[in-house]
Amino acid sequence: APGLFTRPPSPPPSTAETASTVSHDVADNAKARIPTEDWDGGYTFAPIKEWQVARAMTKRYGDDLYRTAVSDVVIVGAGSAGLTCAWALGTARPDLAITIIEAGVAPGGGAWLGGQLMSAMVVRKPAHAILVDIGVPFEDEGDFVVVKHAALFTSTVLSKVLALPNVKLYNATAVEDLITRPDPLGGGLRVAGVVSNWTLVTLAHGLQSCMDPQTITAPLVCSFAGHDGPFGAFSVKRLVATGMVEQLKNMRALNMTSAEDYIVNNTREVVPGLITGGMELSELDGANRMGATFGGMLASGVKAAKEAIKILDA
Ligand code: AHZ
Repeated sequence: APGLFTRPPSPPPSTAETASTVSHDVADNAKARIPTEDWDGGYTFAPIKEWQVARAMTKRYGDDLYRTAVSDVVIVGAGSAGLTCAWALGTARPDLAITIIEAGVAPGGGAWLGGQLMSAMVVRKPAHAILVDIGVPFEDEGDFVVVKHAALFTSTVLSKVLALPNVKLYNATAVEDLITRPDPLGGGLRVAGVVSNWTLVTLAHGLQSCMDPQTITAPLVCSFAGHDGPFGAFSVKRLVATGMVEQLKNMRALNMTSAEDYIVNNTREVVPGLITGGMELSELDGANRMGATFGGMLASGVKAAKEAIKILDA
């Protein structure tokens, strides 16, 4: 809604973009070849100092923290649903500053495998159209398609998301609380951002008396924290703890026939300022799980992106 969120003045340009920095884009990579340097014992690196390495990383991380402290959308969780949402939103709206927070070192959630020990990933139609758009190859089996390895999906969507200039991913970083404000449009509260910390700190709060977190302010948070588990269903659990939602209905048993349709059709703004999708939604709504079939996660990510655009443009 207009006036709901006023963006502070834009930060100065990133120091990573200084005149002395030469950027290499994908076009340069296309020209890549195995270099003709001396591979028989004469291979020598260009000189470097330890402080140059430290500063190359810290100045960019500092710039990123400064810039993303105010974001347009925060995505919680970089599993199959969260990454697909980031891709759909980031490509549709290059003007939006999107920040993804992923508790694990490795983004991807459960989508590095198709299920248990199995490599292949099953995606039911019509969600195969999302694979086509992202550029993930698959085999067509009629009503569903099969990606030869789930890691091919995750690495492809991840590489596309990370290449977007309007998206920043913080991994090894956990959302450990929500920011709330009185909702000017209604009587209750609205979500107005997230509270984040390095995951190792989040896991060790019991060992230190004060390890205060950081904040990211945003008019909209899209949460895809997965079903219950070590971190799972984080945002919806917090909605219950803060009184914004009465109780979780908890994920129901597996039903491949109905589960995916439900998740996609009900991906929505569950409280003002917070969209929930993917398997986190099953914990809130008491929806069935679907097991090892991923179309619902991909389509839930796209649906969340569409809802986000509607809300931000309202
Ligand atoms: O690390 C989590 C994972 O990568 C991350 N996450 C959870 N809590 C977080 C927090 N801060 C930051 N507090 C957090 N990150 O969220 C990601 C969730 O990914 P996922 O693959 O678990 O969930 P998804 O909903 O994207 O995909 C679910 C895939 C499933 S589960 C299932 C079944 O059980 O039947 N079927 C499918 C297809």
